[in-house]
Amino acid sequence: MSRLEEALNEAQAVVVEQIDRLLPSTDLPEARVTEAMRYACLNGGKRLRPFLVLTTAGLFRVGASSAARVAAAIEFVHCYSLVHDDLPAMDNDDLRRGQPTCHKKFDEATAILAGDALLTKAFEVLAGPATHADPQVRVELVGELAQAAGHHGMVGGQMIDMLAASRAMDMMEVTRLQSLKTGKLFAFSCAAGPILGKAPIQQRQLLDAYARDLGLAFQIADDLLDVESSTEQMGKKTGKDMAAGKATFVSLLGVERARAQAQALVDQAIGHLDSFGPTADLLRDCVRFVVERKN
Ligand code: GRG
Repeated sequence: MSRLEEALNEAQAVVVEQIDRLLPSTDLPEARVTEAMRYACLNGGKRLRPFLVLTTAGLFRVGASSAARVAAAIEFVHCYSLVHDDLPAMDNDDLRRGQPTCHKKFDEATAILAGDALLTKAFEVLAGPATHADPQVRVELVGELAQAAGHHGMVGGQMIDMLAASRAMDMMEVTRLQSLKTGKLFAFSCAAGPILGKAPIQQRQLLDAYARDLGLAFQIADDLLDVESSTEQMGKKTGKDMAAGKATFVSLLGVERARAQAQALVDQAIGHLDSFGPTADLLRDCVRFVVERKN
């Protein structure tokens, strides 16, 4: 097993344990929404965002339980976005991570509520004193995640994406759409370590630049997988963007140039990490993995 696989497995274990602790099953009358939240978050996934939180936190010697709480918070937001994205009003998908989507397993109203509650839970966790002793650090985490997830962040990107089927978009527009829709959560994940560790601004900027390139490389790889992979391999329906006539990096650049662009972004992302030396090796491995992954 490679050191990255080991670290991803470790991130998986840490975040599952933390989610289980933060979202225990209950026998209260509202138990159904808790079960839907647990279903949405405890059903696999690569846990890339938690891995980035834990790894960037490791660069600044942040306490394990602080990092684990922030890792769970970002996964709550990511999982909420997947639950809502899969709803009939949005992408209308039946399959996620190889299993029935939340609204298929439960029902639409429950899935909407579970997504709402996951988003809200993330902020409850970040604001909790156990996340960091310094309230200013907690407020900064709350503010940064709110911006990353909100109307000029992931939600804004999703809005543009929903409008994309009805109009042509060029490279600049697609790049902005994807930077908002997927890039912002990656950027928060890489900012979490330096925020928790009160790192100097220069280091924070380098990790932000790394995260931007990583996010775009991830999205180009996702677009390539969407045209080159099967539904079984991905655990979700593929070929949807093409069928909907949406502009993607692959439709704009073609497969070969898209692949070359992803590789250029990998090299650029790794370049931002030079001053961190070998302590950032896992982040270097991660960006290579993101473009080589098969799901
Ligand atoms: C509904 C507000 C709202 C936002 C939805 C992220 C998103 C916006 C939609 C997901 C649809 C999609 C396929 C986005 C492209 C990239 C992406 C985020 C893929 C899923 O992330 P992975 O591969 O998933 O990290 P796992 O399952 O491994 O956690």
